[in-house]
Amino acid sequence: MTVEAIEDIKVRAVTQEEVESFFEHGWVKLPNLIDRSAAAELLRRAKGLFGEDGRTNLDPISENSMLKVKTQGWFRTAVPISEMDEAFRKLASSEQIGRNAARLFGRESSIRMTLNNLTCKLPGDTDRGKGTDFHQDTTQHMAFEGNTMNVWIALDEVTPDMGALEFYSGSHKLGNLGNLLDPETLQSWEPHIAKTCTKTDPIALQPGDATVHTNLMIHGTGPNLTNRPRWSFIGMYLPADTRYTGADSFYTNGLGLKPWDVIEHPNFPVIYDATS
Ligand SMILES: O=C(O)CCC(=O)C(=O)O
Ligand SMILES: [Fe+2]
Repeated sequence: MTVEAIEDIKVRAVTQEEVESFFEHGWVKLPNLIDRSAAAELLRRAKGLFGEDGRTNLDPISENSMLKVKTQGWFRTAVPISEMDEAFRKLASSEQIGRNAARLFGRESSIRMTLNNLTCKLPGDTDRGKGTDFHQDTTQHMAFEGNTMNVWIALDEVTPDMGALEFYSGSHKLGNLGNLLDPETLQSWEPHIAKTCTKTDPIALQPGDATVHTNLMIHGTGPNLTNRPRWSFIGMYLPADTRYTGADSFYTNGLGLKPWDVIEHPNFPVIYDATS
């Protein structure tokens, strides 16, 4: 793909049916969100950073996780990938992703891009290929007052046995359940979750397919049982009028934001302007 073609990482619009399914279940699969050739180009660039097998220049796991949650065994990550690679920047800041996010949030608001990362779940015999513990994306996002949503795009095929995402459909209606990464907390919620939610099978994806989930959706994975790395882009989006709460967070600490001001900052650019 040439430099001009990178201008063209086309993202398709979500359909009304997809929006309704998202409201109902709290997550939705978006087949072919980007086309296969764009996914192939992004995969080529991802392998340029992490190596064909995902293991080039792999740092040891540090004790001091940036997110203060136990995510480090889940996958290898480069964040923000938008600052490391032009094609990923174009994808992460795609106006159409912003327009889709506004429709999925259910309000015609402007949208900001925030966290965006390249992730690679290595084979499960490594320390970066374990199952992703079931969680909501709330604890690590308390710096933001409003809801957030993650767009998870497969750069290569993700088969169910590779640690594909699984969702508890309907769990977004349960509200914030606290620190589900604490096994005792998760366990104590289990009867209520079992009564009110339906767990999906691992969601298989072709390159360019995506899932979107809200911050309240309970999701996780099994380990990567294959010998192939699982490659994905994850972007987090929120309404542009979201305020900063002042909570300690790796995304916002040191940026000079004031509690209860809108999170106006170059790290969180508006990618979709609902007024224009
Ligand atoms: O990719 C994974 O295994 C987990 C991703 C995740 O937790 C998220 O996108 O919120
Ligand atoms: Fe998550």
